[in-house]
Amino acid sequence: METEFFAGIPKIPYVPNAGARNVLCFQHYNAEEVLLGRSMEDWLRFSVCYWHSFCGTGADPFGFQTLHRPWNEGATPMECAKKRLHAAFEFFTKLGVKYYTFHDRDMSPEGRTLEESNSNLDEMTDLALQLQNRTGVKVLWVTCNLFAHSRYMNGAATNPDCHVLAYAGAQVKKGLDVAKKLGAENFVFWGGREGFYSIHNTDVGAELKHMANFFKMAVKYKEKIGLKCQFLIEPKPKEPCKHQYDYDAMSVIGFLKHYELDSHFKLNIEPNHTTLAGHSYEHDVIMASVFGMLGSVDSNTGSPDLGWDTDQFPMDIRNTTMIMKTVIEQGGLQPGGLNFDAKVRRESTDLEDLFIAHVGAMDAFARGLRNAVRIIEEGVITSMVKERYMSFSHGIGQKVVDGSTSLEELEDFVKQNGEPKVTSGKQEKYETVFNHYL
Ligand code: XYL
Repeated sequence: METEFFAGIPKIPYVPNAGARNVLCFQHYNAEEVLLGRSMEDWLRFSVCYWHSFCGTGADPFGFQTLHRPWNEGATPMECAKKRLHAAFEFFTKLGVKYYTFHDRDMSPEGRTLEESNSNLDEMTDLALQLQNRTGVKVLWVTCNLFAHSRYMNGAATNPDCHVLAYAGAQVKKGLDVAKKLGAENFVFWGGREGFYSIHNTDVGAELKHMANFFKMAVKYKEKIGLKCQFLIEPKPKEPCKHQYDYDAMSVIGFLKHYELDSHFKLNIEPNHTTLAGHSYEHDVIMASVFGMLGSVDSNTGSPDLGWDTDQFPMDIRNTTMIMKTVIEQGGLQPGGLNFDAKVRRESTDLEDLFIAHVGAMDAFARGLRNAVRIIEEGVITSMVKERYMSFSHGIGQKVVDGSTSLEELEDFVKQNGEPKVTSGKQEKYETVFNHYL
């Protein structure tokens, strides 16, 4: 019989109105309930991340491990990796989440050579496939860890040494094979060290071109092996680098368009990264969505008062409502989802804290979804915004929209119509109406 890692924790039930003392049941997330023609499970497409929840130790730059997980105790790294995988699948099924995400090196330890790393990965993904088939849990996305090993200290695809870039290429080739084997629905590139600490030693133009060509090779290999997943780039402005090329949604969209890669990629937006870039929580989700580039969301939050990547569980209903409003307006996230790239605090040392954190965040998003549905169904904000832009629905405004007017015609319009009248932006009214739905 397999070890039970979370003994005493049953499958998390849906118990509406269970009260404030009950944190191990969903009070808002009812997976099968249909809202706007789709089940909550399909709108939300929750996913658990492997690295924080099963590899995280609680260590920080000032202190050692605080989280001692039973699945990380074993005679060899491969033995631990197998225990970790069983623990992870027990967690996914008890939580009732259908997706997970992982880096190649979270699931399987790096070997002394590329061949050994790949054979570890083969063994581990054989087991993962068995567990996926047994439980029905699927891979939302796979990614390659191209930032932790010391060989990548000066970057991977933007490394000044082509030998390192080649290593990264070999690793991504295997990562794509793994994605195919496990039926991953997406593949993420997060350029952890694709950037620079000092502009003095950096040829920015060369590095960007190398990175674009690296992505082109990945696209080509994906097509060659018939891998049907969505490629995603995850923006982040800094940390570990002082400056990262994938700074924010608009930087990545500009990069993709410049190198004609935009039809092959979408974005995986992590709100903690968005706030690190100096934007509001929902900013990059909205910007990516407006350009048809929002592929998936790494649902977490930072502490703006701290200002670094704290990867906390998203618990703020205002934020989840904003995100879900955008998700509904674009017709959903599929094949992407809401991945909890979040870790329990190093002081949250009980095993049950992992469940409490995920249940709390899933309920926060379920409430966000329910609120966003009401906002959209009632249409009050939508009609206020529509009214605000009404001047573009006819006459000269319509011509601006069509691109069929000119500066000369705009001048004639002003000569005939004089000064525009002062119109209130009504920010407080919008905020008040929005709060009505929380
Ligand atoms: C770290 C990033 C990564 C990516 C995957 O800040 O969020 O965890 O999500 O490499």
